[in-house]
Amino acid sequence: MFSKILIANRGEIACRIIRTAKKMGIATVAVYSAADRNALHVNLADEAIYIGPSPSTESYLVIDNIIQAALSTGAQAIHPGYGFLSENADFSRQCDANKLVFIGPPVAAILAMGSKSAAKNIMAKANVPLVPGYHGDNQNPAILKQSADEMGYPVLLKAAAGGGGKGMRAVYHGDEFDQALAAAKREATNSFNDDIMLVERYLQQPRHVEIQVFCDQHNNAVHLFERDCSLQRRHQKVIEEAPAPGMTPELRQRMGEAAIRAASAINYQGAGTVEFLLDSSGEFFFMEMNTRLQVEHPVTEMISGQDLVEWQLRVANGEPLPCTQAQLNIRGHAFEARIYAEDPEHDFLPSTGQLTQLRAPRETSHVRIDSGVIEGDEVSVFYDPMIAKLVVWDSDRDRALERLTDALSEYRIAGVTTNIPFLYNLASSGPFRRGDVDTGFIDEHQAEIFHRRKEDLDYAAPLAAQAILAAQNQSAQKVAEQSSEPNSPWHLMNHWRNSNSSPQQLRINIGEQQVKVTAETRQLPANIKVVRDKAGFNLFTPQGVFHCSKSQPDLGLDQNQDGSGNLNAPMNGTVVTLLVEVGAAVIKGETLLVMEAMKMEHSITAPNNGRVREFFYQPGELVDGGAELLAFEMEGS
Ligand code: MV4
Repeated sequence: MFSKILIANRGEIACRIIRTAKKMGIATVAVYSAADRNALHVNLADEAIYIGPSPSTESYLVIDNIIQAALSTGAQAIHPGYGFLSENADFSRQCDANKLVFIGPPVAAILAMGSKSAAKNIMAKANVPLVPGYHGDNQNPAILKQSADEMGYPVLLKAAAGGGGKGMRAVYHGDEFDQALAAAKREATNSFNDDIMLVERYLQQPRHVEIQVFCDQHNNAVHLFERDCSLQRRHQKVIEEAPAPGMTPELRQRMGEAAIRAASAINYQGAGTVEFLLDSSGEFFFMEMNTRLQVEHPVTEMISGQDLVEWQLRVANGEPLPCTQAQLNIRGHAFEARIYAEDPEHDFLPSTGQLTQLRAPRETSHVRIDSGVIEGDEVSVFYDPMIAKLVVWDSDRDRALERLTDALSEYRIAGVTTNIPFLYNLASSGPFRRGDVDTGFIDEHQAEIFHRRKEDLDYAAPLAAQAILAAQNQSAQKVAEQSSEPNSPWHLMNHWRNSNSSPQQLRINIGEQQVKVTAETRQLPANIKVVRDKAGFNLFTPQGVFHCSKSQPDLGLDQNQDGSGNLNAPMNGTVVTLLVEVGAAVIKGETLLVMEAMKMEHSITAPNNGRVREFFYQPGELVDGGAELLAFEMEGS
């Protein structure tokens, strides 16, 4: 086995590969760009080599610098991860030329899968089902149109050199064909400098089901079952799961065997993924084959109990596959949600900045977090703004889905906007819970996911009102406890009048909409979680998460009511976390400490620029409402 490998990647996948290498006693070399000088993967590796300025084109994509880093450190092999150079034939060739083992497939396999039309010709010969259509070399427009007329409309024009949805165009009627073909060719030339077109039957909202395959250097090949990756937005996967909802053992076997035929047809070695389109009739068709380990491989690891990076290292070292097909089984169900620093309310624009708070759910045998950043790191403009992959497992899909929504509601991230509310709404929506997934899901369920329906507001408004009243009464209780007449009824902020609490009129912002609610103080249901943030609070419910804020004068959810920087506990509760170091300079409004009370999180923020001189309580300690939590020294005092 290798004694030292170099990881030619960054972020979560680099950390993940290092984790397995350490488990196997293999020394690791990280490479880093200027922006990643202090990154987690650099700190986890045994050695680290600077490979260039921050832009990927000047660092992680510079083949010579990576090869040189491996040679200078005595690494015997290079793991490319995914993205970057992982499917770059030149990189694989240069590893071979420098007697460095490329932990991946042979160059020929990468080349064979590089062109859609070449790949489809290979698959046709290997008896792998293809979408009915034309993928020949004759690109005479009349031939292409004839193939469309014969198969019937709608058809899909696809650029042979395309990928990830780029260079596709649907044609619904014959009289639009010529114009659509010309436009598709222009786009393909501009994007790929290659205008070869495929013409295929257009499958209406198919599912994306992919099969994990593994082949060794001794002609052994197995599949490790399927992953359903239909939940995509603009061809970016959002939530993946294994096994696929509604999959039957018979269909699984047919797809697995077709995937193995596909891999064998190109003398594959290593980890590969064969992507299929699965239509509503249960027919499946080859889409493309990826010659790398996929981002979403952890869901396969969770249901199969296998470490796929360990398999990659063993196969690259010439060992036989660790398991036969008969030894592989599915146990339970797993989901992966990709947590990104992006803003779903603003067209998913990346949200770069410092992660002033990053607290992941506790990892257990049911919850795995693959991340490449820690609290305080920058989410930079240079790379994919992924914060982490949240992976959950349980014995069946319903239980696994509950683990996913629970874990999402426990994530605490501040400093950047994240897609967590979007993920939570997807995972808690009715159609997703029922497993009604296909590639059109997000477009089809926009209104529900983004809570634009009246029934969402009707559901959330009373719950939001209860959260506000509960916080308001807690604050009132704190004031009462500090006063000379703690039991005076005038301290109750529920407008007490010789009877039980009377209804209150509240005006609340829920998302972009304002609602009026008449509410009485009542216990919030146990499955509702309230998490405060600077602008209000998130209401995590079984029907999704709703961002709420008060649209009236202070209703008791604000800390520092008197504006003078009240650093006292707003109510009885427990200190959850201290977010700054004693003595570290902080700016006005920065969160210093978080405590939990009444199922709500309360952030104690800096009243001014300055520094904390002393924290009076440690995480886990109980505090009484009104207790002073810390000593703060204002700047210049
Ligand atoms: C298709 C299709 C419907 N019919 N081919 C999108 C990217 C590329 N991997 C292939 N894709 C599609 N090919 C036929 N004949 C629909 C898609 C498609 C899609 C496929 C998988 C996952 C997400 C998708 C989103 C939109 C369209």
